[in-house]
Amino acid sequence: MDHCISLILGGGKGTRLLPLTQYRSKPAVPIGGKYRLIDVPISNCIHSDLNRIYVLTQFNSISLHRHIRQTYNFDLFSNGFVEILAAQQTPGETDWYQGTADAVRKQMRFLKQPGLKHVLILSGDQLYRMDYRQMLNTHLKSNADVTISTIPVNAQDARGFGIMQLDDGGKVVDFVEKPQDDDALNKVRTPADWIDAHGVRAKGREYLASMGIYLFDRDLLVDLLESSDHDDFGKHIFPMAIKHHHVQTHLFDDYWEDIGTIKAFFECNLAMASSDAPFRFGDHKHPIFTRPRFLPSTRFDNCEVKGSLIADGCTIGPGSKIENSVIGMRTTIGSNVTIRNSAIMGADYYVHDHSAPGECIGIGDNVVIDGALVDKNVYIGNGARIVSADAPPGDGDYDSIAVSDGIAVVRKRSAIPDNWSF
Ligand code: ADQ
Ligand code: ADP
Repeated sequence: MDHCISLILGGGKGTRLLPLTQYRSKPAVPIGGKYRLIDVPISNCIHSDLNRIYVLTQFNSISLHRHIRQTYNFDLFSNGFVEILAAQQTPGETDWYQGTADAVRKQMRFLKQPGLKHVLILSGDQLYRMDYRQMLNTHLKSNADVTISTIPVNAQDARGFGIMQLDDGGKVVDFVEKPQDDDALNKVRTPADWIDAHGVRAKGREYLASMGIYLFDRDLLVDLLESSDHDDFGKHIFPMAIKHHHVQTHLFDDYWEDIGTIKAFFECNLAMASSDAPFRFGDHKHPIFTRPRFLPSTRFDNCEVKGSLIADGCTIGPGSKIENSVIGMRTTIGSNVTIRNSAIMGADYYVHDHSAPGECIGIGDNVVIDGALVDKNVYIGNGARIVSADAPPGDGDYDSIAVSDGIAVVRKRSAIPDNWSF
């Protein structure tokens, strides 16, 4: 791993995650009560002995900078770092990143560092645990030029991913980015028993999806980027690479979720709250790291909590019920509040002067929140009801609340008046 750097693609505009990405970049979006999305690939890198990590981003990167600076301080005696490469204008470069491959191309000088043999390219919006050393093993053993991580998906999900066909040795022979019609899908189907026979439990899933995790031989990557002006890995670089080079797959058989949309993000949060959570941030061998905050323990005052994740520094008032929800750091909840199937991100700070108009944050008394996502530093007045099932059909905007994929999302720093409801 000494000869490998990691590049994490930190996101374009993140429009599918609006309004969560209105003021922050995608990798900075808070998840699981106290983490941010970027903690996932960075922690995977650290556990894989990869400690030279670059995050490529171009939008709203201030809070991402702050989080990385406050969290990933490697030891004085290590050569490791996490560095943000934000798109910037230079004398020779006046454009934004045009796509994933273009983002990497614009940081060519980091690829050309002496002593590098491999470059690992990762996405900043996925939830999974992977030891990239196993991927490097697959790469070296098969003598590949490029290795791509692959997971079986069903026909419906296949339309959203790059789908591959392999030969018997796991080499990629065909690749179609996001096949839409049934004909295109049929052409890239892989029988489930073939997948089972190659050591991965297909469980009826017959499409081998690219996880957007690529390991390149450094010299080849430099050559592919310099000899073309293609903007994207999935759309252009990959189809081109399989024609002329040995592109190998690394089959992955564990939890993996792409969380690029509000619906996927919301469902992931709730899944983590359930008792049979498919992904846990706190795995003792391979924890996901985040910023230490030295917050007090959460105080519960005669309330009922079922199947939920409650982060540090919260207070939850008497008679309140919390079910199948994620409650983020520093959330203040009044009395007789019901929160069900919801993700509340919490707050960045405590408000001490509750009389200052417009300054309050937290959830008042007798509030009902059901099926909703509440961004940080929000105030929800007494008696308000934020129930996604009551929202008018379709996506819509209701000042402080946006409805996206049928989920009511309360915008960061907004104030919901007393007794508000759809
Ligand atoms: P998508 O996720 O749709 O498919 P893309 O939009 O290129 O592809 O995003 C890949 C990653 O790069 C995401 O983390 C995204 O936020 C980031 N990104 C996008 N534009 C960027 C930019 N200009 N600068 C920096 N980062 C940027 C890809 C592959 C599929 C594969 C799926 C798996 O194209 O083949 O199946 O990932 O999720
Ligand atoms: P996000 O990216 O989730 O929108 P930011 O990174 O902008 O959030 O804000 C989180 C950080 O800002 C925290 O470190 C918090 O301590 C600090 N912070 C933000 N607002 C305030 C405030 N009004 N008072 C004190 N600290 C704040």
